[in-house]
Amino acid sequence: MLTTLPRKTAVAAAALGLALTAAPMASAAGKAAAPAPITVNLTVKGSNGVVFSGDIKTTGHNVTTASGGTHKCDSTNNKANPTPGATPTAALDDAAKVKGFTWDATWYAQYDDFFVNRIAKDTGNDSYYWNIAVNGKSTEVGGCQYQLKAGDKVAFTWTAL
Ligand code: B12
Repeated sequence: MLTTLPRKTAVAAAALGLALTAAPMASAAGKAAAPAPITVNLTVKGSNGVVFSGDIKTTGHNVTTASGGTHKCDSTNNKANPTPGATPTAALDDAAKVKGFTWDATWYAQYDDFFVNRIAKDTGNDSYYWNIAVNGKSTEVGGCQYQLKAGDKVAFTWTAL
């Protein structure tokens, strides 16, 4: 007992030393790489016509709205995708910054996603909402869960209910 304890301690110390040495490498290697920016085509069409139309370079990132606060928006929301990437709502946010229009969205924890209430001057109501479509198809998940590919055509359209 007296002879095995120091050996065990030495082995434990050596293992700890290894773990401590390896830890920074592991965390550096294990850190999720930021998703590479891609270019998508974005159209935002409101009640009064086109708010934005054109290519936008974008990637998944945190998004902040007045009504919803700050949350990630990189397609891993709600575990929709295993790895982060560009999303419709992050692209909208990027376009808003480039073009200088504003938008707002409410955060829903149950979907781990934003519900886009307002873009420019159009706020959703009992008759209209902001629809999100990719390549002409309405998405079946919210705008932070859908992962975009380069060249996708993203549309936020003021749509009658
Ligand atoms: C009604 C409804 C809507 C209405 C909501 C407003 C209204 N006038 O009631 C409208 C038509 C506007 C709508 C829009 C969308 N919806 Co919807 N909607 C529903 C539905 C059928 C019922 C929700 C409800 O009333 N629940 C009962 C109330 C008491 O609970 P609640 O939590 O308060 O409900 C609110 C939220 O659900 C929120 N909401 C509605 N849709 C969505 C979508 C997202 C992503 C978020 C974050 C919140 C949200 O609005 C509800 C009313 O205030 C559900 C399906 C279902 N059976 O749950 C889909 C559902 C929630 N919607 C869905 C989707 C995908 C969308 C859209 C993204 C579709 C699109 N591609 O445009 C858009 C949102 C786009 C945006 N602007 O961000 C998905 C969400 C799935 C997901 N994992 O993200 C669901 C589950 C349908 C599905 N595909 O199975 N929706």
